[in-house]
Amino acid sequence: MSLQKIRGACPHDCPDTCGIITEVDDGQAVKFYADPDHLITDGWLCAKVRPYLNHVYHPDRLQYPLRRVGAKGSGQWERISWAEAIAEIAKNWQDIITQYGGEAILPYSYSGTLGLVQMGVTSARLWNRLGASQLERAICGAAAEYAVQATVGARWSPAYQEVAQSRLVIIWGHNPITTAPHFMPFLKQAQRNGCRVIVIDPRATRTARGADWHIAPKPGTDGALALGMAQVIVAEKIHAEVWLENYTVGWPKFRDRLAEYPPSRVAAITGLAEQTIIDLAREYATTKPSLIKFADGVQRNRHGGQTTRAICALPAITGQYGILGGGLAYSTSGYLQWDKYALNHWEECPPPGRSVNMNRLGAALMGQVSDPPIKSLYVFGANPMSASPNAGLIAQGLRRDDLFTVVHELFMTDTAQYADMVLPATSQLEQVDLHKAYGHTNVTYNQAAIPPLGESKSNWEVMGLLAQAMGFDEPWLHQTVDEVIEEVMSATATYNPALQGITLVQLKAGGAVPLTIPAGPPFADLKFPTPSGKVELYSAKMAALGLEPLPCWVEVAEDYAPPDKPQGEPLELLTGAAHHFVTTSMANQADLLEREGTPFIELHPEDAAARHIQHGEVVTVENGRGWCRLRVVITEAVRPGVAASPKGRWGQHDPFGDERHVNWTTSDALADMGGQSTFHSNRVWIRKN
Ligand SMILES: Nc1nc2c(c(=O)[nH]1)N[C@H]1C(S)=C(S)[C@@H](COP(=O)(O)OP(=O)(O)OC[C@H]3O[C@@H](n4cnc5c(=O)[nH]c(N)nc54)[C@H](O)[C@@H]3O)O[C@H]1N2
Ligand SMILES: Nc1nc2c(c(=O)[nH]1)N[C@H]1C(S)=C(S)[C@@H](COP(=O)(O)OP(=O)(O)OC[C@H]3O[C@@H](n4cnc5c(=O)[nH]c(N)nc54)[C@H](O)[C@@H]3O)O[C@H]1N2
Ligand code: SF4
Ligand SMILES: [Mo]
Repeated sequence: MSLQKIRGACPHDCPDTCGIITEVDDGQAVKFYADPDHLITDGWLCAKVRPYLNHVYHPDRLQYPLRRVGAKGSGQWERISWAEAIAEIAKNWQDIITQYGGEAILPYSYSGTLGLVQMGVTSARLWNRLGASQLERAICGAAAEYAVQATVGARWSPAYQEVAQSRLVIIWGHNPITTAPHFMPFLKQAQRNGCRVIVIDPRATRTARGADWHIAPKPGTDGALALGMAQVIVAEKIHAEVWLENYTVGWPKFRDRLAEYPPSRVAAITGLAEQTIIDLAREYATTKPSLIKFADGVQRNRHGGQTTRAICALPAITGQYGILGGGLAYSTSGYLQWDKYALNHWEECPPPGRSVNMNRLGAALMGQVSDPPIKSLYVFGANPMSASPNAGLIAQGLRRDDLFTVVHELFMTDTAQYADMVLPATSQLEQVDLHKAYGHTNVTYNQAAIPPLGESKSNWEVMGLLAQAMGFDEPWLHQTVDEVIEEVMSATATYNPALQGITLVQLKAGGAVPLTIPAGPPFADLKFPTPSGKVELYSAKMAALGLEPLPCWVEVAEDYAPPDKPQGEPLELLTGAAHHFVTTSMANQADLLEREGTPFIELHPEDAAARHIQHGEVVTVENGRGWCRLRVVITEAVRPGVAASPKGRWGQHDPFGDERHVNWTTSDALADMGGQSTFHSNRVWIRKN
């Protein structure tokens, strides 16, 4: 048989949503590479996805359904058929619904894939029909999403290419070399043309090392830094007074608020020199166009929402919104929001069940959510035992004998290990889907390249089987993937011109299809889709919800010491993205694990010396929530008082034999907005072993 070239989309949680090509010979994928015609992908893939065939053909891929036979977590399984598996799940659910109601069932899914059907629709329809608990999907960027929406009205961002027009780019708590790699060639080109790049990050990341200026504030203090910059800009009268009067709401009140943030106070909060704050403010206000680019790391803390509000105010203070090469780059996801009705089929379902915040999974399983208690958990496209905060509490919850847990996965993850039943899932090369992007404005169809491995099935296929077993025969639970895509696209196209002229036939021909969006920078007409039509420095909507309506920075007490506290001050532990994994995805691949090395924690030389810790030593990192062991890397890459250890590790690979990772220490407290996770508000103590 001749070689076939199948085009698709990278499904992983990354703004670039690359175009991919798989060469298939007789049902076997033999070559995998980047789509050379994709404007953003530009013929290359990141270090994580380049060796994707090692992921797809990993010897540990689950091949058939498994039922637990030993105690929970004991690793004893028996093979069962799909028919048995589905019947058993349906039987359990029917019993649970009779006794406790549908809300006793909780689906848990997030970012294993970002596809419209295999994640969006499969996270909604069946569960709504069941009357299951709703999952509040707030683990990633909920606070920023809320704050951006409240301030400028929509998540619109300039195209990566537009950075060519910028004279200054501030990359704020964001590490695109690792997390949005295809932005980098555009940034580098701009830099070669004289654009200055400033990175604000407590850690000297790969991105910071390539910047013209790296500023390292204390974690969680960026809101104060942004307000301090605004204070200086206004005090020195280099702000855009007329712009503010015309295009914002609440300018006089905000101006008064700024008086609370003189450089002296902001220096004390952020740990930066007063002069740094003043210089940064001057440079930002006097270089035009200037772009502020951020993602979600900067808001994954207790101050996440107000931090984002304060950062969003800066382009208004300087009149930079709507200008080519200026403004704010956060996410492009607002250009295309899938029609909620078509996605959910709400009107044909029981009223939505109560909402459970995914960041509180452990607490919810351990009884904080009651009446009814959660009696069944169905996990797919997520690995909460490794990726979600306060892992110790999640482990306790998952060990509950009266909890019926099903995990649909490609691998026997830390979460799957605790399941009562494990179902094998297809990889992206074995399934059909449609992908929009959050870093650019193209839509890409993913053709299945190879047949499913073993007996694996896609999320949508399993939803259909479960619906059938539950006796739900609504056609919208039994469509083909293409029918789902057609339905959601055409419903969305009735009011969103972004999909104008885009057909499924065209998408299926392969490659990235650009959305129809107005040319030029976002907000070029200076009309903001907020309630007032202006940039809302003061948000009446937030005031009505009892939220502080003006950007602010408020101290939050964080310490949660272990019972017998080790010597020394706590350190602020940051656990941002690992270069070679996407959260915990791909973190079981030998080639990538080797490149990432032994799980480590970075400590500043002063902090190491104060604790008599040597480079390479294995220490216990702990707080009142839990602990894990990590190998110390002594480096000036972190500022004193800050430690860093990338996210993504699986407990079952823990080289120190504890079956733990950093999320045993991270906090399940929620941020100031959106029910946001607070992974980066995490004080830890270091104990010598
Ligand atoms: N290689 C790789 N790529 C990924 C991912 C991955 O795991 N690996 N994850 C994907 C996902 S899920 C997401 S949401 C995006 C996230 O994309 P990013 O937001 O770029 O990634 P993070 O590493 O989470 O955070 C960025 C930086 O924020 C810094 N930071 C933490 N707290 C603060 C703070 O208080 N102030 C400031 N100024 N900086 C702070 C961290 O040191 C880190 O370097 O990346 C996506 N891309
Ligand atoms: N310490 C710390 N932890 C963090 C963060 C942090 O900054 N610090 N960041 C958080 C962020 S931003 C995010 S977005 C979350 C992400 O957390 P999760 O959404 O849990 O993402 P992953 O850990 O990548 O797990 C995804 C799982 O889905 C599986 N999968 C992939 N494709 C499919 C499919 O088609 N079907 C099925 N059934 N399964 C599939 C993969 O094998 C993988 O095990 O992690 C959070 N965790
Ligand atoms: S993870 Fe991101 S950069 Fe890597 S291939 Fe996928 S979309 Fe592209
Ligand atoms: Mo994320």
